[in-house]
Amino acid sequence: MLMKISFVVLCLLVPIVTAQLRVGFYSSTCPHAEQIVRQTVQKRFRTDRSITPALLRMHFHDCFVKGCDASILIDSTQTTQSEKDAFPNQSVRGFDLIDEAKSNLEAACPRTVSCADIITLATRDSVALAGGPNYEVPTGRRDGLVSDPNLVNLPGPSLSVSQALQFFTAKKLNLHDMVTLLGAHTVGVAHCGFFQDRLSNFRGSGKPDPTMDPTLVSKLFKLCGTQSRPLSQDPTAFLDQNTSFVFDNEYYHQIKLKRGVMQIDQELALDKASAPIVSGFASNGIGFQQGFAKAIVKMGGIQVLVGHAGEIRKNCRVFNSAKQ
Ligand code: HEM
Ligand SMILES: *[C@@H]1O[C@H](CO)[C@@H](O)[C@H](O)[C@H]1NC(C)=O
Ligand SMILES: CC(=O)N[C@H]1CO[C@H](CO)[C@@H](O)[C@@H]1O
Repeated sequence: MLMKISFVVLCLLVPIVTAQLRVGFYSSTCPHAEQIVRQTVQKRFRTDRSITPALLRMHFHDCFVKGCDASILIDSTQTTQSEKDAFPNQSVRGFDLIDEAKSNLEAACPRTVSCADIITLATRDSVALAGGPNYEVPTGRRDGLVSDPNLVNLPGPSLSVSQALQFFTAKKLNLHDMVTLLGAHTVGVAHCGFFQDRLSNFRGSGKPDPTMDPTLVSKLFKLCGTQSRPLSQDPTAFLDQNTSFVFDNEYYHQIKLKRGVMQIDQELALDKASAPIVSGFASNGIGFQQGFAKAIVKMGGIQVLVGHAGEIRKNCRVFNSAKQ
């Protein structure tokens, strides 16, 4: 009887235990996988430091739409639209770097390393190159079979902290995780269209957003004016106005100085719930680096496909089932 019970328990446990992400998932099936990704990222970073923000944003969007399954990489076809057709995806960049890493990996170990893991590993490597933490990240994600623009539901830049938080709690992330992950805005840029409303006639007041430093208001107003433009012609401003290319805790210092570019950034420093976390990170650079590593690993585990779910795509832009 006891044997029977433990047999049943084992049968139930085995799929659960094996169907998990783990550090070094490819160590026997593709021993150089992580090294191949790292070298691809390093080579690109030498001429283009903007790959760090590009990959961070790609990883965030991928994980928040359905789960970290590389659905963000699928190209639309003449008959079917993909996530890339949804408005927030229009400014996601870095797809060509993922293609390059994938083709290097396919040459070394065909059909072994998922595109979802490539996004995760490349993000990790690019963060370290920009001066951020160098963390271990579990792998073993599988690539999803669905990429639907109607499923794209991401937080907008003008939300309050509590509104934005709802998007995170829906993914089982908490306020501390959200404040920590928004520290990714220590690198990269935003187009004028995402913060222009703050520069003049904020909420119909005829004046700029009073929570923005007036020096920053005039600088950004000179850049953006009042016109609205298509994204491809819209100027961009650095999200961290001080150390724009360095992955450090300066973002938190800047928002405490009323130098947040988007409203959600500034709100983090003003909201009673998030302000203490912001102050903590502003005064503790190492604490931020460690916290960020932990939070992004947690983000990388959102609704992942593991085991035999999904597939290992051959080309990150197309499902294996698609006729080419
Ligand atoms: C409440 C949550 C968030 C909101 C509302 C938000 C919103 C935005 C917006 C509107 C932009 C500007 C896009 C553009 O102009 O092209 C942006 C840029 C960016 N976001 Fe976020 N974001 C959030 C959370 C995150 C998280 C969790 C990460 C990563 C962990 C992230 C990483 C980035 C990066 C790195 C950029 C710069 C992209 C570049 O330079 O190409 N964001 N974000
Ligand atoms: C810019 O960043 C450096 C390094 O983090 C910091 O020491 C300095 O106070 C910052 N300056 C401004 C004007 O915010
Ligand atoms: C990067 C990318 O593929 N962006 C697409 C977003 O969606 C629009 C259509 O709404 C496409 O034109 C872009 O190419």
